Amino acid sequence: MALWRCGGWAFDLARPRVMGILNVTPDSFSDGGRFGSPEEAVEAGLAMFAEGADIVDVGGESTRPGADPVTPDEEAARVLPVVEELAGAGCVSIDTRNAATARAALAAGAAVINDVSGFRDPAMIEVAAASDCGVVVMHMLGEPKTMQAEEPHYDDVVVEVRDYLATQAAMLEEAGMVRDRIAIDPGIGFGKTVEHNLTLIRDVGEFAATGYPVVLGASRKSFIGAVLGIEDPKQRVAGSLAVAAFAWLRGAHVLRVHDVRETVEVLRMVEALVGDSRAHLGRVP
Ligand code: HH2
Repeated sequence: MALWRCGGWAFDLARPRVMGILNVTPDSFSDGGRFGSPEEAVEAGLAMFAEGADIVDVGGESTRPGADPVTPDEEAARVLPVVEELAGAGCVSIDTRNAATARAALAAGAAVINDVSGFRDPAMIEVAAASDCGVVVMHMLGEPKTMQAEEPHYDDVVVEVRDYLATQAAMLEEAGMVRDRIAIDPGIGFGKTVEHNLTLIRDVGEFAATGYPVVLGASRKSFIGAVLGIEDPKQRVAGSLAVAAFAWLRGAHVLRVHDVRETVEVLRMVEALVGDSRAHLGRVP
């Protein structure tokens, strides 16, 4: 049975797993500026656990295309009070590119480091290797400030993204991390065209075939808006649910989403329908 180990937590990946998104940022693309205080953010995180989220992913920096970076102090001030409160209620992930923020969040009780820059920073590798946390290694072309500025190009997007992630994961293993703590994520929307995003999701089984748990974050993203002709991210829920169900059936293990209750219900339903026939769908067990 495949497990993803994150600190004191071990997730059985035979079942679909849901990571709820909790952005404590003024400027995230879909839900920025939602919370007036840490208490309000904690309440929203607790609601996600109650709705069936396995993990709540707390982020203090928007990484939407064109976003300005925040200072590590500002980021830490946003996330730490929220991480500390939520960690008593369930598995908390810290969505950061900053080693100092990651270290402080682990000390506050977080059990996962979700790094959208894919552990390019050696200091981030050190922080992860020195703890027993789980990690999400994500692929991003360039930096958020510039990643969509020029038309992204790949000769073969699936092969290039997968090989990059496998290399980064191997680096983490060399640094002393055991394999079952490491998850990979193709980074939907991070330096990719609509067609690249659709291809990566269609072929998500190629990522699962590496043997690492696969996290997928497609919720409310602009490629869904492009396909459906929907400008407002909050109106992209149905499209997001379609992606979650499809991606899980094709091999993704953890779905990173804004709409936890809806996603949990859709995945439970799909799981019931699939029953014991999952093997025939080509899922990697
Ligand atoms: N996407 C976003 C942020 N973090 N982490 C992982 N592992 N995978 C993703 O696809 C991913 C991520 C961007 O989305 P969001 O957090 O909703 O917005 P913002 O970065 O504007 O806060």
